[in-house]
Amino acid sequence: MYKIIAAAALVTLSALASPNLATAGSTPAPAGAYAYIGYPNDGQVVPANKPFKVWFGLRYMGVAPKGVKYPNTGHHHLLIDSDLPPPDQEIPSDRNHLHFGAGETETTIQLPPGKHTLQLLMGDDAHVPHNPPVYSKKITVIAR
Ligand SMILES: [Cu+2]
Repeated sequence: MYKIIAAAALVTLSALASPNLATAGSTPAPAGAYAYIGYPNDGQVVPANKPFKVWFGLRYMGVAPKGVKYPNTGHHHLLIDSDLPPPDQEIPSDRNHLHFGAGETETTIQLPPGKHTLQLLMGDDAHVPHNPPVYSKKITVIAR
């Protein structure tokens, strides 16, 4: 019984010490920072299986390449047909989570026919979202 009480006390203490431990990364985001997709527009029809441009927008925050730890900066990630990943972990790197670690602010992608979603999410020098996470609205495009 004693052991159980001690463990519970420990959990309470660590929760008090780091209230954001499990809900966000450790890099602070500047107040009011937000990302947006400048192009395409929400609901837009894009050519299927053909390259089209995606423009990344960012306000009240700067872009820095991966590995560069500088206040109020991060790099873009484009989430394709994907929900926001866990905010306290490194953003996955796969065909649904594209990293722009050189500091790019646009890219060219191609999508198969159908409805797709696009969303931007900023990551810090170690690809972890900021606190609070900086992401765009999730938009839908129709490839045809
Ligand atoms: Cu990254």
